[in-house]
Amino acid sequence: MAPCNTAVYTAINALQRVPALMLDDGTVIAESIAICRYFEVLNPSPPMFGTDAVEQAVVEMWNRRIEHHLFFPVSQVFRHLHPAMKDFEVPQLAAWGEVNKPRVAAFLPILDRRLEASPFVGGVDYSVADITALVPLTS
Ligand SMILES: N[C@@H](CCC(=O)N[C@@H](CS)C(=O)NCC(=O)O)C(=O)O
Repeated sequence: MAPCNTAVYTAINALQRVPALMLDDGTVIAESIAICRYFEVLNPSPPMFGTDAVEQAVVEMWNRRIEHHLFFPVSQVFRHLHPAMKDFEVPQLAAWGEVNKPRVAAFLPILDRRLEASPFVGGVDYSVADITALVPLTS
């Protein structure tokens, strides 16, 4: 994969992160969820963000919980403890990676209880919240 810190890519996404979607008119949409929302508007079926007010709020709630309490701490453990990430995470702080391990462990039982009560994280249907959870759980 080409590095994200080239001048060409930095002009596309100043934060030097993937993904970034460039539309035919030059509009750039970065941030995974923003890209997913763009496609949801264009292709609303099947819905990935819920349909009515309650479904949408519950999907959003779980998606954000997973981002903050699972995705972020898992990424910090990986980025600050794995030798392969030392050139990406400067400075790489092993202590910060360790701080995040119990945060992951604390959230997993909460997610377990949710999935005992609900077929999918966001509710009765598969949603973006399940996809957000799959990334840290299968990485
Ligand atoms: N909040 C962003 C996060 C994007 C992100 O962190 N992407 C990683 C790959 S999954 C990346 O570009 N890493 C390159 C780097 O850290 O230099 C999103 O959801 O799209």
